[in-house]
Amino acid sequence: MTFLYNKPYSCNAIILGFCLALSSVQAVAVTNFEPPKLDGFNLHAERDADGDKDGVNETHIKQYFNTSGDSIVSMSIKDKVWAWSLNTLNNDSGDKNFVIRDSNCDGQFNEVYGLDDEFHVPDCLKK
Ligand SMILES: [Ca+2]
Ligand SMILES: [Ca+2]
Repeated sequence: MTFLYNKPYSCNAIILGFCLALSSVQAVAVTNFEPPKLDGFNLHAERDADGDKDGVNETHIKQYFNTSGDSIVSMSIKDKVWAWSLNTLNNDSGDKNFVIRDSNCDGQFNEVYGLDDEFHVPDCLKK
């Protein structure tokens, strides 16, 4: 009885391990962007915004400034940050002014946008 009960469980464990190995290989191929460092930045304002234009303010926005006037903005829904932006005053190049977005809610910011680009609430955080 014990053998018959355990055997399918062992097979599932092997299949699960295989699936996990496959998904970690895929993760390596995805580019991940580091959230901006908040060192030297202070929370300036918080508000709720409508990021998907449905009339409901689903996204909580926190804006931080440092003494140079650079700003960092986080966008979150229910404490899950889905995007960060960094806007520096003294450097207009793309690498110091960007938005990064977690498109699939796995905690890794895998998409990058310019500050003027259009970007949306990821589908995984929509009701
Ligand atoms: Ca909305
Ligand atoms: Ca992601």
